[in-house]
Amino acid sequence: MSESAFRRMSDLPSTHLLGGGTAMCAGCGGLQAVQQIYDVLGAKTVFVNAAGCMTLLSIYPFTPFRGSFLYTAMASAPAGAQGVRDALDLLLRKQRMPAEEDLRVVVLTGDGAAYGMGLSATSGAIDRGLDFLYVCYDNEGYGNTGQQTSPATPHAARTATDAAGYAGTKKDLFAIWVANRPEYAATVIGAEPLDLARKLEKARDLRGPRLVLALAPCPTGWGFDPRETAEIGRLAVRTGIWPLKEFVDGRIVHTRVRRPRLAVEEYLRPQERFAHLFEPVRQQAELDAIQARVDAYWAEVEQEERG
Ligand SMILES: Cc1ncc(C[n+]2csc(CCOP(=O)(O)OP(=O)(O)O)c2C)c(N)n1
Ligand code: SF4
Ligand SMILES: [Mg+2]
Repeated sequence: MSESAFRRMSDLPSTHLLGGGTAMCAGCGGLQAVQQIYDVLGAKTVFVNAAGCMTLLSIYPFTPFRGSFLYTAMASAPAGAQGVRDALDLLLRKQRMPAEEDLRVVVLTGDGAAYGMGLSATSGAIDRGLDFLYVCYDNEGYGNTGQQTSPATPHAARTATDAAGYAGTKKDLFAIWVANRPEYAATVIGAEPLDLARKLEKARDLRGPRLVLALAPCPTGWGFDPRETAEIGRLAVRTGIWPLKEFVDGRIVHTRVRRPRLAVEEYLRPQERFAHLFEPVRQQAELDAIQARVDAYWAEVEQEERG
């Protein structure tokens, strides 16, 4: 891996961290993933960002990024990426910029934009074969505005808009991307850094539409101690709630398969957003239904693996 393009937060003066007055939360799992992703991508990157928590990383003139950062409207980041890519291609074609100064175009958004508001612009960008990487940090809600329900919110999670728990189920963004036949798509998590780095290196070196979808444990929105971010992330993988996989060369491969899997309860119990499933009365039927959905997913995977 090349020299870190994103300096360790602890190396930076606090003004760089706070974006001129607005702070990010301690233990942010999205930031953990984005830092690792930037380590692989390097400074020759333009981030095209839609409003969300990561926007706070770049409030002029303070930023930990060494490359470029463009802020767009929430639904428009992939369209912004098209404009940036076109401008770079024009400069290259007219020989007004040497090839070695070319930049990678990376969309960086939360789940609210990736699963919802920006999905139409994403679909158009994939259809046009845009050469871009879409990085989504998925904290399963509209985090920046107080954790309202988003299309990525998991079933039964309490949010600012679903006080009794979300009745719907989490949308499958990975499957939506795969249905669009992109060049590459992968799920990652900051708590599995080697798996993340390997996938990012692959995504970095391919061309065309690519997705990297990072589950982003969010102490503030999910309700757990910021010291537990990595452990919550590991539990998401060990319970099978967050399958680590990639779509490459036309097929899906699971990159970390845990056998035996832990019960999903191990992941749910430490999070305040699921506390009503355990107290004052244990919601056994709801817990069984969540477990059954995860088991059904993995049963299908195992059946496919057996051929
Ligand atoms: C069209 C539009 N609607 C609403 C907002 C207000 N807004 C700013 S950030 C945000 C939350 C975005 O959620 P997500 O994409 O999941 O990112 P997160 O905040 O969780 O990092 C919202 C609703 C906006 N900027 N633009
Ligand atoms: S609300 Fe969640 S995703 Fe946003 S900065 Fe805080 S911990 Fe990170
Ligand atoms: Mg979000």
